[in-house]
Amino acid sequence: MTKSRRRSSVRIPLTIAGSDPTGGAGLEADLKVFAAFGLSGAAVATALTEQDTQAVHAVHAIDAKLVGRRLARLLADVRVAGAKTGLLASAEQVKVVARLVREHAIEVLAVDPVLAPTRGRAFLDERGRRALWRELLPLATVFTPNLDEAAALLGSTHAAIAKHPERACRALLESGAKAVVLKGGHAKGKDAVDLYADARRFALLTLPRVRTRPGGVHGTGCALSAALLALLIGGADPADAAMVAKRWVRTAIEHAEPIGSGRARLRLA
Ligand code: PXL
Repeated sequence: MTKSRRRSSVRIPLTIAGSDPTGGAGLEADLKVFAAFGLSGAAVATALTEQDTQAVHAVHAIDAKLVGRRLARLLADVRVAGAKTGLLASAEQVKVVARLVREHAIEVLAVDPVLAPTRGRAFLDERGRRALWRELLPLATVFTPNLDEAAALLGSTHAAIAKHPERACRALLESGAKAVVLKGGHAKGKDAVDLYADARRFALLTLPRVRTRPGGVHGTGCALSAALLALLIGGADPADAAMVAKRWVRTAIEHAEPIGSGRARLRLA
C-alpha cells in the first residue's frame, strides 16, 4: 500500500529542540507559543535536559540517528508549514536536521542557535557550530543569535559585536541565512534594542526595557523564535514579524511567574 502524504490545510509548525522539564524553554515552551498563536505544533526532541529553575544540570543528547529517523518519518507523512530549531546537541544532529530540511524543502525555517544555557555547560561544541554555519544557516529564513552566540559563530568577542552590530549582522548573513535578528544588538540603556538585518535593510527593534523579576526569567530565546516562526508561517514580512514577536515576548516577560527557587517562567499560555 502506498502512503499518500496528507494535503491538509492545517498549518503545522514543527519544533526540533531539547526538552526542558520546567516547561519554560525548549520544545515544551515552543508548543505553548505555537498554541498562543493559534497553531497546533509538532515536535521532535534532540536532547533531554536535567534542569530546574536554577540551572541546566545535565544534557542527554538523543542519538542523531534516532533524531533523524523520527524526523524523517514525520516529514514523510505530515506536511509541516515551517520549522524551528533550538538546542541541537552535536554536529551529527545538525547535519541530519539540515539534510531533512533540504530533502523536504521546508521553506520557512527559524534557527535559534542555542549554543549554551544562561547557567550550565555549552550545548554545542566547535564542530557543531561549524556544521550549523555551513549546513543549517544557509537554509534559514531567519536566525536569532544573541551577542555571545554571534561572537562564537564569528570567532569574535561580545564586546566587538556590541560595538559594531551592523557589521556583525552583515558577517552573519554571509552564512547564507536570509535574515538575522541580533538580540541585544545595542545592549545598554533604557531600551532593549535588537537589530534586524537582511540583504536589503537594517531595522532597529526598540522597546522600553522591561523590568524582569529578581533572579531573571527563563525561555525568552525559545519564545522569540517560536513566535517568529508562527508569524512567518502566517505570511508576515520578516522584519515586521521580528518586531511583533519581540513585543509578544515582552508581554510574556511582564507576566512571568516564579514556579521554583530560581528564574521565573514566561507566561506563554
Ligand atoms: O534557552 C535556551 C534553551 C533551549 N532549549 C532548552 C534549554 C535551554 C536553556 O536552558 O534547556 C531545552
